[in-house]
Amino acid sequence: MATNRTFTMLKPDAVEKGHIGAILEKINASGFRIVALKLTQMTTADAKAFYAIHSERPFFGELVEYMTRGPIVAAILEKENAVEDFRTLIGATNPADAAEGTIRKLYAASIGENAVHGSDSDENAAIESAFHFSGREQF
Ligand code: IDP
Ligand code: MG
Repeated sequence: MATNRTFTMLKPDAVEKGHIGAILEKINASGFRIVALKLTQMTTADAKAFYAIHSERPFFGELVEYMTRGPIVAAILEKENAVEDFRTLIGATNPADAAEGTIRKLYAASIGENAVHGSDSDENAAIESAFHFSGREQF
């Protein structure tokens, strides 16, 4: 996986509220090219594996419930400096701390239900992309 790619999910709350179009528009307008895209739903086992790094955290059960309760949009995005620039675009984990104009400021309800995921490193972007997409689903 090239280092100019990141992985994102529009989380169940964003999909439920009908924000798929608005968020994808903002992602495109911010200079990211969509190189993989699908609507999918994680099983409990999927969510536990995807978020394994948080398994000891007090909110882990809540996180797994939330992330499996409905469909998500999974996508791989390409842009120079993709990981860092996408984290800037989505804003802080807690929307109360997120900068004006960020996706979480605009669309997230709380620190738990925060509308969107963004990889935190090139290494995790590659792992998370491979978790959701086969090679021939990436363009
Ligand atoms: P990130 O998504 O900004 O990288 P992480 O700390 O990696 O934030 O946490 C992963 C996800 O776990 C968050 O996006 C959010 O959905 C959830 N989460 C994080 N902290 C809390 C919390 O204190 N309470 C409930 N859910 C949380
Ligand atoms: Mg994280």
